[in-house]
Amino acid sequence: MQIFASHFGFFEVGPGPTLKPFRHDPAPSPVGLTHLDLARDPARVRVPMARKGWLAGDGGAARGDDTYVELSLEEATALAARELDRVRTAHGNRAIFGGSYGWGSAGRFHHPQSQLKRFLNLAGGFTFAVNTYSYGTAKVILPHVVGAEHAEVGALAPSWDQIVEHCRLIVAFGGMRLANAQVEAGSTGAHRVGDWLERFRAAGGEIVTLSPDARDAVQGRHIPIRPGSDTAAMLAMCHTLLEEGLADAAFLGSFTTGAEEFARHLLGQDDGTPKSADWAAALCGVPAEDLRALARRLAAEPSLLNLAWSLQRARFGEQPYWASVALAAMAGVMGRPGLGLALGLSAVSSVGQPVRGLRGPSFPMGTNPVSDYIPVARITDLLERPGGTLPYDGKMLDLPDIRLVWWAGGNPYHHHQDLFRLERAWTRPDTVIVHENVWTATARHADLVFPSAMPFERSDIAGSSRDRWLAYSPAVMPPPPGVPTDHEVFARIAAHLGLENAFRDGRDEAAWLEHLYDRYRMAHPELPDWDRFRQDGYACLDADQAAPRPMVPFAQLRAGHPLSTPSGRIELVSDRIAGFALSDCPSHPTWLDPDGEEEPLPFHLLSPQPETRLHSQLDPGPLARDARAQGFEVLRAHPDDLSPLELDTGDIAEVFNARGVTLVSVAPDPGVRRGTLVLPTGGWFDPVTDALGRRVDLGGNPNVLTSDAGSSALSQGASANHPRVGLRPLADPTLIEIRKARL
Ligand SMILES: Nc1nc2c(c(=O)[nH]1)N[C@H]1C(S)=C(S)[C@@H](COP(=O)(O)OP(=O)(O)OC[C@H]3O[C@@H](n4cnc5c(=O)[nH]c(N)nc54)[C@H](O)[C@@H]3O)O[C@H]1N2
Ligand SMILES: Nc1nc2c(c(=O)[nH]1)N[C@H]1C(S)=C(S)[C@@H](COP(=O)(O)OP(=O)(O)OC[C@H]3O[C@@H](n4cnc5c(=O)[nH]c(N)nc54)[C@H](O)[C@@H]3O)O[C@H]1N2
Ligand SMILES: [Mo]
Repeated sequence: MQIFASHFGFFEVGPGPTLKPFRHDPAPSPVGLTHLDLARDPARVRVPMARKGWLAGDGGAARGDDTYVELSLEEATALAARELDRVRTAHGNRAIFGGSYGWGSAGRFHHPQSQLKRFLNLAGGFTFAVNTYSYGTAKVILPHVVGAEHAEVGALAPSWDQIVEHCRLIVAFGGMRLANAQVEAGSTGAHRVGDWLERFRAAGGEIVTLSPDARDAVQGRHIPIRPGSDTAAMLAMCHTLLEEGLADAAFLGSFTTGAEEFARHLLGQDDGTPKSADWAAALCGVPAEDLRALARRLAAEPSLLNLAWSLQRARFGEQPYWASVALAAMAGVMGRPGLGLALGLSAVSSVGQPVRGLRGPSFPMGTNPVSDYIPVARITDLLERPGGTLPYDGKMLDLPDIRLVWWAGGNPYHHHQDLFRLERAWTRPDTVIVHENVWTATARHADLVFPSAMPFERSDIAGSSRDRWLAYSPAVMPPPPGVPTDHEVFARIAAHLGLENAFRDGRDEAAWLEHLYDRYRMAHPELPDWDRFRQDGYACLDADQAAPRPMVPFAQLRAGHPLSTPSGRIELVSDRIAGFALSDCPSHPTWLDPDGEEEPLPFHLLSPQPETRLHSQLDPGPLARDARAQGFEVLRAHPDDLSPLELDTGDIAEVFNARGVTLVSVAPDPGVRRGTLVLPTGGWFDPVTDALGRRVDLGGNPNVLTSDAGSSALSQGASANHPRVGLRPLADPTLIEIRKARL
């Protein structure tokens, strides 16, 4: 069987070539099925290109607004090598930023970041980035309060088999949208979240969703909640448990620390404000009686809290996660099979799947001689403030003077917040090098652009360490003439620096794949041999094993094994965090109003993951194209918020705040909470100067409007969610024609 593996899962390759659902996948992704459409993408990068102004030594001012000249691969690789050598000689390797975040290919070998990092490590190293945009805030707070062993993606979630068997109530903050579970970093052979949800319902389970958007409620009751106010709702539920004598005193006494101090805070004995349901009702827009009733149900019924990752991708994003730990502990559900707390069930496919994950290799990247790093979402701070410092997780990081930015497999002009600010900071480095399949906004802000073969134009092995499926994903078609793989480009640049042999390590691409597969077989001797694997197209650990592998987080704690936190217990009060003395992350879960720092504009903007794309990828595909209206990204809002603005279905409008303006087509949706606007991420940043002299993004990219403040000085995560914005009819109708002409 011939398989193509992508972040949307495995697909079978038929004649044409075409993609068909993988026969073992119960819910194949409709987006993934359109992957091969990218082969015809008019935005394809076909040859190496250099920016004219850069060649003339303009210092970066015209980045994002310049023309390009074609180079041969030989010329371009020589230029890249010469520039790297100049920068490392004049400024040291820490002047190179190679953090290069992003969701490049699902393959283990052609993983663009790994290729870049192997190359840069051989060339003396680079300033790197830690954590993710997905989960960066959680990753930093969780080790302090529940232990590093519970800080990995999915490590807190009980497995679905246990949930179906034991749990009867899931309270889902941010819901459990199935569209997100189409995706798994590194791919999967079977999308099973929908099936587990169905089994949960059939077993008599109920889901109550608290979210600003009714679309997040996959089943059961939907309670609209004000964006960013979940911490207040959770503190109020804790308050109800305490006040009504429903808190699990035995669990709190044996397995948590700080319960008494936290209780004093709930009762308002420290700050004069009891965190009662009445207090929270005003902040959350949720009736106090609903909050009380939910708290009582949590204590009385076998229940589970699930939080979407979006909640922590926000200013003060530590707080809802920490508050949910406190709430689950007080409700007495932690460490019980199928109950307790889950973070991101349905955020991606793997969370909660009761399977043995693949222990396998990543492409060997070597070691980085440079020790400087940033938390990944602090890229603009890094470029803006050379020589400055940044507080992070109790440390003070130095920000190097970056002269060379090098990106492969990511799109910061999709993913980063406050894009016009990024654009200004982006003029500072001497040189920006980008490897891309397509002319993304990031490629259009680069000095040297290398083409790269698409994932279906080269052979690879794909599999996620959180999953049990491994695919051999051979090239479905050849790349356009002259378009190399990332590996080949880095090998050629390495050749100009005398590093080619070290980079290639004596293997061609086919030999690398066999080498990586050998390492999977060392970890899992039951896997078939290389020839058999390639013939079958896939392998699956425990394929015939009916019984799943149950996961019961915190069962070990209940059995007397301490956590890796300083106290060995769940920390409702953290002396370590208190010791950092941070005003934006105090010593226990605390309500901090994220609106306090925003402009007083009428709406909260949500920017959830797009159903029809992977971030900015597959944007030219039929699903994303059909989701647009007249070529504009669609923003959903409550009809009662639109009518006073005289906006109706299909009208083009400006979403704005002091950070910028982006254009959208509006769609009334009574399921969106009043005061909330919903604009999915992934619209391609497409800035122009309008008749009024303003920089306007025609692409509907919400990151023109999002806040680039760190989630807090503790985690410095991305705070993309719920900035305050205004909405108004389009001021300059000529922009509609300009947009159409550019598509
Ligand atoms: N407002 C807002 N912003 C957000 C979020 C949000 O919720 N709201 N979510 C954040 C999150 S969680 C994430 S993970 C990020 C995602 O941000 P990114 O991962 O940067 O977004 P992608 O669009 O997936 O970008 C991947 C890029 O890699 C390129 N690519 C793919 N394969 C290859 C390859 O083999 N070689 C090379 N050279 N290039 C390749 C693609 O063409 C694409 O441009 O966005 C973040 N930004
Ligand atoms: N189809 C598709 N699936 C994807 C991706 C994709 O690009 N496309 N990206 C993948 C990636 S990289 C990641 S990290 C995960 C992210 O997974 P998540 O972060 O869990 O997903 P989001 O879609 O950002 O947010 C989920 C929901 O949270 C709600 N929400 C937002 N703010 C708040 C709030 O303050 N309170 C409450 N109660 N609800 C709120 C929104 O209505 C939104 O629909 O998704 C993955 N899945
Ligand atoms: Mo993500």
